Amino acid sequence: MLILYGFDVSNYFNMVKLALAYKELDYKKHTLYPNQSTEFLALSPMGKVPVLETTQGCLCETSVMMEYLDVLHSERPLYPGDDFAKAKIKELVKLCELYIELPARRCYPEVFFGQQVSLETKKEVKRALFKGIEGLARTAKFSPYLAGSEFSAADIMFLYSADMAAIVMQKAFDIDLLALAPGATELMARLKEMPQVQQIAADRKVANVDFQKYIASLS
Ligand SMILES: N[C@@H](CCC(=O)N[C@@H](CS)C(=O)NCC(=O)O)C(=O)O
Repeated sequence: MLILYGFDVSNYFNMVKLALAYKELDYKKHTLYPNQSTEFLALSPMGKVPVLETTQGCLCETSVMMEYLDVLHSERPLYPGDDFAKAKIKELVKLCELYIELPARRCYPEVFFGQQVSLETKKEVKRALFKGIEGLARTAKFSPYLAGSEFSAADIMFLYSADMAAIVMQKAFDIDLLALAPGATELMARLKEMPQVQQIAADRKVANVDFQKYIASLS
């Protein structure tokens, strides 16, 4: 039995949850927050979530988990069979993670947790997000999915990266990030209509109550 460690508010955790739900795979959820305890570092070398426990051991890194799950269960593929097409999906996954999710994350403390982020950092994030979304617009198809006609792992990474980045751009800079990539707003809306995504959003809302208490307990 697969076990997914993490918490329902985490965007990366929700990427793996969506991959599991889309592929209709059974798993157990083990709720925990990221931490640096010796026990958890034995499962997750950086102390981050999610972690996926398999019968052969644990995996960290969301994109790696999505690829593993696709090999494990070939029904409802998240990556096409053709090698080049598969590489293009992985390229889109990386573009979303490296140039949209990661820069936006640097402003999470201010946008989501009421802490201050320096003006210098905010300028860097704004510049990086412009570059990231413009780069994505150059290669993504948005017809209707990120890589073309089929839903893929790239859509999962896009959904849970670009939505957070869009909130960051809106709240910190009053800029509509998705409007900078023609088709992105429509794709985001289409993805949010998926029943699995709606269930994950409902779980997130419930889990956010405990998560806010947890965050408050840290200060
Ligand atoms: N590259 C990792 C990123 C995972 C990540 O950043 N998770 C956050 C929660 S959304 C986390 O564990 N943060 C705690 C930390 O960075 O120490 C992945 O692909 O899974």
